[in-house]
Amino acid sequence: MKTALITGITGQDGSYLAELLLEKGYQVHGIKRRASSFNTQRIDHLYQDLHEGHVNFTLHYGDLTDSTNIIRIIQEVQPDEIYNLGAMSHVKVSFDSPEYVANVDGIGTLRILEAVRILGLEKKTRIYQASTSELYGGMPENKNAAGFYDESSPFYPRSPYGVAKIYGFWITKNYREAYGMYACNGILFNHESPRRGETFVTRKITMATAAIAMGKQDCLYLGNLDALRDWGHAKDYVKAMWLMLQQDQPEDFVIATGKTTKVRDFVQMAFNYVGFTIRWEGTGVDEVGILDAIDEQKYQAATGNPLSVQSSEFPTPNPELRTLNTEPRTPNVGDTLVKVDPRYFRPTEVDLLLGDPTKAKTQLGWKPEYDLAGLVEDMMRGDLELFKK
Ligand code: NDP
Ligand code: GDR
Repeated sequence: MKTALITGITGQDGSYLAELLLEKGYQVHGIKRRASSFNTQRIDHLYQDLHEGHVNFTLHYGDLTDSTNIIRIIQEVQPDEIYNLGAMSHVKVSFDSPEYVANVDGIGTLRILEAVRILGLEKKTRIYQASTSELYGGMPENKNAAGFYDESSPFYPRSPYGVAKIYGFWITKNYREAYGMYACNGILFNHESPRRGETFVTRKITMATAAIAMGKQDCLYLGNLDALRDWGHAKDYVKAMWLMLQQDQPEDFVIATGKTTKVRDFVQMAFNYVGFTIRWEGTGVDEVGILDAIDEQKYQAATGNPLSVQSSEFPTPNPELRTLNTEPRTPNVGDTLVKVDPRYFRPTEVDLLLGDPTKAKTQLGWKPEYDLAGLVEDMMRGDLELFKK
């Protein structure tokens, strides 16, 4: 039985990866942070009663900013594989706390690598580093001839998050070359799921669409509607992480779908799932998305509600907060469902991401199961269930 240690186990990817490794018969250990409220919702279903004897899923309190803690946990666990997924992962927030992000996302990676070296586990422990397409920064001149970013494209990070992650990327590569460690970078493009954090754009859209369709919210406020992202499903992407650690030689791999979509088109796809068509009007910060048509059958199938519960006003309209109305009100054709709020713009933006996963497909045999339509459906279904409850 192999033993794996996952940092960031309470996050989106950590939870899917833990499920995958448990299915494969691994002994899974994870590092969770102490928080004043519960932060283990994504993995609670994996937890077993420690008092009942044999367990193959264990959580340790810890933090990537604490070297002694990291060394002690790795010493106790003696992992065959470490997946370093822990990070302050929000690009916009990284502009607010750049030093913290450098410490966790950059130096945190060094702490893991050094701990393995200090403990003399260089030949035993394989390390996966959660690198990111944010390293490319969306610079047009750095795409390859076919218009994609691949393993040989130059980096040009555009946020404190990207800059911290570039340190993580290079220190991982350096330890591989300097000490012969099996350490590799997965350069993963955006991946989403029903477990995605609620402030990332896809989840914000699917949650708001479900809330609006169920009459519990009036409007969705977004930033840059024209950003293009290569969106895949997190369930597919954690399989690639595992595959990267099962090779003869450690190498870095791009994981992506090879297709890119605008934020506004993701919005349209989410609203279409509940039978709403959006018409865009205006430009820049004045742009709005208006409800143009409703497919009643689709609406009923998705929400389980008839359209007849319409009234002219939302009971408690609140444009600033994501207020959940107590009395549901179904939107009418002509309502403004999406507005641009410049608060969500970033000081420097990554305009376009599009990855070429050819190396992963040929060398790892990696093949995603979800396309974008399947991803939107999975997320919409999850969020409608949430609001039905
Ligand atoms: P999440 O934000 O969902 O999860 C991040 C995890 O890191 C959480 O478990 C969080 O704990 C933990 N964490 C945060 N700060 C610390 C710290 N100081 N010490 C220890 N743990 C910490 O991210 P994802 O699951 O989406 O992403 C996983 C990794 O992959 C991240 O490193 C991210 O940067 C990277 N990545 C993600 C992509 C994506 O599209 N999802 C694409 C490319 C890379 P808590 O729950 O307590 O907050
Ligand atoms: P990203 O994801 O920055 O690509 O980082 P996010 O979903 O936050 O943004 C994607 C694009 O959507 C635009 N956008 C908005 N974004 C958010 N969060 N909220 C909004 O209201 C909004 N409106 C428009 C953004 O400007 C951006 O262009 C994610 C994270 O998971 C990183 O950790 C990971 O490394 C990269 O993906 C790959």
